[in-house]
Amino acid sequence: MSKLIITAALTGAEVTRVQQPALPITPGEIAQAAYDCYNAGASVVHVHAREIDGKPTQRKEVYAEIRERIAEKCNIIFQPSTGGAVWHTVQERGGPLELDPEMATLSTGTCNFGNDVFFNSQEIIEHFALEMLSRKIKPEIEIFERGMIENALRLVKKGLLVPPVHFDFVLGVPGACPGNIEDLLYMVRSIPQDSTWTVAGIGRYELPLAVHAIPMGGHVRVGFEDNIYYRKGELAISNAQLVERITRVARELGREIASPDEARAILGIRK
Ligand code: KMH
Ligand code: ZN
Repeated sequence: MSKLIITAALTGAEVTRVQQPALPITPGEIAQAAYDCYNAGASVVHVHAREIDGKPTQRKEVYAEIRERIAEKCNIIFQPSTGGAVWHTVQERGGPLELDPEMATLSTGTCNFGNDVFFNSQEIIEHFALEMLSRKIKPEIEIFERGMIENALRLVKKGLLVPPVHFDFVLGVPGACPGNIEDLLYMVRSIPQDSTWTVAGIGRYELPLAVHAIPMGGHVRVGFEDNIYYRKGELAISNAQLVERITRVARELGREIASPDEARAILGIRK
């Protein structure tokens, strides 16, 4: 079994400071949180940028500053979002791809997202896939519903996505697939054998799904984008606290933690 890749999803587009007072917002705060998570065992950082007032932004200038500030501190893999917030235009969402990051997210389908809709038509999916292919950016395929796996495999058939594919099962979003263990098993059984996968459980699903993924050979994503609590009724004090717990559990289970360079090798990321 490979070493465990822990991804820290630090900010997201939806969480507010009112909900989570330790939410990193400015480039400096996001970079510091990324470094703390790196020290806690994370090898990938999933980034959503915010304007200074906290509003989600896909402006490449803000992503560039975040990447630069992170790179000054450590070599963690910088993975910007192309999902942005549900109200971002497709053009806005693609902003961070212009920076040619090593990796970026690619959602392969539409789903309900709380009271909103996260819209990804075939045209949008292929647009981002082509952009990532031509820029040699490793996509992490965000799966919110089972059918999105088929859409990703269609990209492979069309030559827009190069296997082995790396999936991220985002389970427990209200309006999309729940995050029960059975849901994870169903997803894992539905992907090609040579794939790699991560699980991002939303809210109360985060820890149980992570704990199951570790002995299954999957990888784990945690952080305030997905879950702001340490346990029921108790807010986490930092993103790093959530990463530390996964590192601790993995060590108890005998699974070693991947460094960023080891994660690059596992994911087949270009140098
Ligand atoms: N904020 C969600 C609407 C991604 O980062 O690629 C979309 C999202 C997915 O978070
Ligand atoms: Zn995201």
